[in-house]
Amino acid sequence: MACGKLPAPASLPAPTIRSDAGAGLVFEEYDRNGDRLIDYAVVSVMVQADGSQDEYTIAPFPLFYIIDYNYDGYADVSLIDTVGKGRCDDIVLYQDFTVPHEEPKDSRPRATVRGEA
Ligand SMILES: [Ca+2]
Repeated sequence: MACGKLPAPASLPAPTIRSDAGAGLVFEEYDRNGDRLIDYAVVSVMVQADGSQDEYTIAPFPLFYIIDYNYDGYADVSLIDTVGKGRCDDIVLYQDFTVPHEEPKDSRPRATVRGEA
């Protein structure tokens, strides 16, 4: 379903690769319109090589796709591959950042007042 929402791989410039060892994720970040803002990122799970902190491979197919459709520098949607085999049918909407959502008030962290215990 969702492959139509993804940029065509052939249209992509060379990515900037960034890894977050703590999260175990590797980000391939793309600036598709040359304005120096990241507007597309492909996020893959890092597979650590045995006994090495520095060497890793990435899972065969990405876990997340993050897309800034209108090139304003803010992600608009993220998609997740629910199975991990790179099949279009398994890639579904994960978060739509353009829909305003308000956290219920009791789930927000409370501001603490100085002097209060
Ligand atoms: Ca955007």
